[in-house]
Amino acid sequence: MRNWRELVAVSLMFGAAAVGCANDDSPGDLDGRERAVCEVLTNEPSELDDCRDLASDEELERYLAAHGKSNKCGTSHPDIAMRELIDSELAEHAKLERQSAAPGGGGAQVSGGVIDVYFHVINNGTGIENGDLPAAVITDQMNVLNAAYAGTGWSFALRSVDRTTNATWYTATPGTAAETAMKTALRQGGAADLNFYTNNMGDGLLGWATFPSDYARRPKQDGVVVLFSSLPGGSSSPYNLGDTATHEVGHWMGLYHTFQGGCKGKGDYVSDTAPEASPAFGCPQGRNTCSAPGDDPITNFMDYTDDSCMSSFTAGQDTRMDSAFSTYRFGK
Ligand SMILES: [Ca+2]
Ligand SMILES: [Ca+2]
Ligand SMILES: [Ca+2]
Ligand SMILES: [Zn+2]
Repeated sequence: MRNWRELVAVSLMFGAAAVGCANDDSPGDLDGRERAVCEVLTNEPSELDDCRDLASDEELERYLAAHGKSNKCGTSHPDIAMRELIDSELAEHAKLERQSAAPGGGGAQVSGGVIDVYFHVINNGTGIENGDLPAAVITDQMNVLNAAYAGTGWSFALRSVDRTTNATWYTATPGTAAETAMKTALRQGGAADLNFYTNNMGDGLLGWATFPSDYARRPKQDGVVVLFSSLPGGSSSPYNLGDTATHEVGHWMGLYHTFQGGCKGKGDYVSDTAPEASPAFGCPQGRNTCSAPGDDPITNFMDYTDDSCMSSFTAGQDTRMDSAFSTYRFGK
């Protein structure tokens, strides 16, 4: 992996061009940037061998629209260049840790711990029909989250619950002024603390999250936002067993979708999740969309299947979460 700096240079060049176009953030520009980055990558035979990157956010939206599906998850994913940069930063952190006996030390590598959770209920008035979740639902959600992460070494402890009535924040979607205002007003704790917001976001979305690698640049935006009716017992069947939160916290811990990148290249940067060409919906047993060994990981929390279908993280995902938390959150 010699050329991540080159990738970043290309990325910045195209990013700067887009800024120069003053708000002209058209899909065409983003496509050009992705393509240019990919073409640099494909100079390395061992790197990506296909410039199609399904799980760029734009490609994913196009795929879903073409197949009559709405997007479940509004998480803004890093493009190929950023994914490669993050990969190199994780490796560098692990290397520093191994050398930490040397003068100057290195970063600690942690494999689990208790994460404090600050829970922010955004409602449009009183009653669950206005998103004002009863305490029992929040307790149920914490239990679902802790059960899902039980094998990873990570657990979640509810530290506080606050409730805000705000019609604008109630329907906030990713990347809006309402999101920024809500998080700026309510976020608590530091890089290692989970801020969990619930609202009624709309756009067909169930939730969105920020990545650990985003924290340093935009600390106030850090956290997950989850559709209130996806919490256990909510009205968003078949997505009402609380695993939207599991999925969004997976992003917050550093995981990508299992279908990231499609069949080729590094996919989700986790070696023990079989590559998958596209998101799976429902619970399609035996789905196998890539020729690489293994059926699609449809029971994985980072796919798009029904809550009743998703039940697992892999050892490789656990390792990636540990690594990302160590690099970007622990002690930061
Ligand atoms: Ca772990
Ligand atoms: Ca994989
Ligand atoms: Ca396969
Ligand atoms: Zn997602």
